[in-house]
Amino acid sequence: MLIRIKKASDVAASEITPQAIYLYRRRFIAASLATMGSSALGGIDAARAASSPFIVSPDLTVQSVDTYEKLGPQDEVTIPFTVWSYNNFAEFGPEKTDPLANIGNFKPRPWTIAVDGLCAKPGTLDLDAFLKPHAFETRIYRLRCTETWSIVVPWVGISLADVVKRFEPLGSAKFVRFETVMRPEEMPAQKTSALKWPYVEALRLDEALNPLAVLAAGMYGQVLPGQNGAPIRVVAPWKYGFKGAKSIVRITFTEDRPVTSWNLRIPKEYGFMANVNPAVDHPRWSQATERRLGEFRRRPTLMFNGYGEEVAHMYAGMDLIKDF
Ligand SMILES: Nc1nc2c(c(=O)[nH]1)N[C@H]1C(S)=C(S)[C@@H](COP(=O)(O)O)O[C@H]1N2
Ligand SMILES: [Mo]
Repeated sequence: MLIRIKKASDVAASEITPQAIYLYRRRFIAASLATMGSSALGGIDAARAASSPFIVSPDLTVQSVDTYEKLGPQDEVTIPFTVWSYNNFAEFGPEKTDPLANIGNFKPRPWTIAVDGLCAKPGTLDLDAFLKPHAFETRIYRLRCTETWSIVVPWVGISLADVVKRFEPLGSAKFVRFETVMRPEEMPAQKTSALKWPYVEALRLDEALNPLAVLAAGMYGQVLPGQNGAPIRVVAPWKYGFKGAKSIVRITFTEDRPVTSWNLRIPKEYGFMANVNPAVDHPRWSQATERRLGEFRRRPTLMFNGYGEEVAHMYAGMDLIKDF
């Protein structure tokens, strides 16, 4: 069964950032072919991709949890360093090329996720047990960084709303806090004071329950590369990229607004809400336009990154200039 929900904010297949920007190590591609069939190499079917960011389909080249297990640990793979590598992952260093350059020691398997705080069903689960009850979906989303670059990525992920509901947040829960793994031996910049580690981000509970929000374990039909946040990261496409915490190990339901890493470090530049808003300039540059990686001309930045139809209702009555 293939469910397609057509949305005005659809990303056209032609907009997807070329896979060349995400280079995979040869052995990894070979392993993917062996376990997922040759159709998985392209990651997504362009025709289906064109139809919707909500492709919910067991017949898509989305790996099941079982196949994911068979792909083997990411640390067994060699990712080539190229001029196309371009990531923000401060744990590995401040430069765009640092994550790929320093990813070598990072081990995204085995992996455990703790779910705690104000919920009826807290627990500490192995990643496979965490993922098991959920269906993988491909979500083709724009990602807009505060630095004004943007990309379009076909994420492979699970619904964050489904995850939240599964652990049964209490009525007092108002926020969901996401904590990145703390491993200074594997993430060299955690030995510096660039940010307060571990990297923490958070969403309001209603935002986490929005159908757009996902926890991604893959992209382009492949297991998430280390530099992109393996083995699992948050994706909330209407917010600036920094809200999407990578390599998460803890999900906590809280009543009070969590202290988040970038907001703590430079509150004037990184608001807690961080909704993409072309009308709110960064103190040091305009947010009105962006450069899609691989493109020459800048394009206008859209309110809520173009996802207003799905998310604007959550901010009715808020001053989005003041509460950036
Ligand atoms: N743990 C962690 N998650 C993180 C970051 C980080 O430094 N550490 N950077 C964020 C920022 S600023 C952006 S723009 C996106 C970039 O994701 P990408 O490298 O996969 O494009 O990851 C976000 N998630
Ligand atoms: Mo960013």
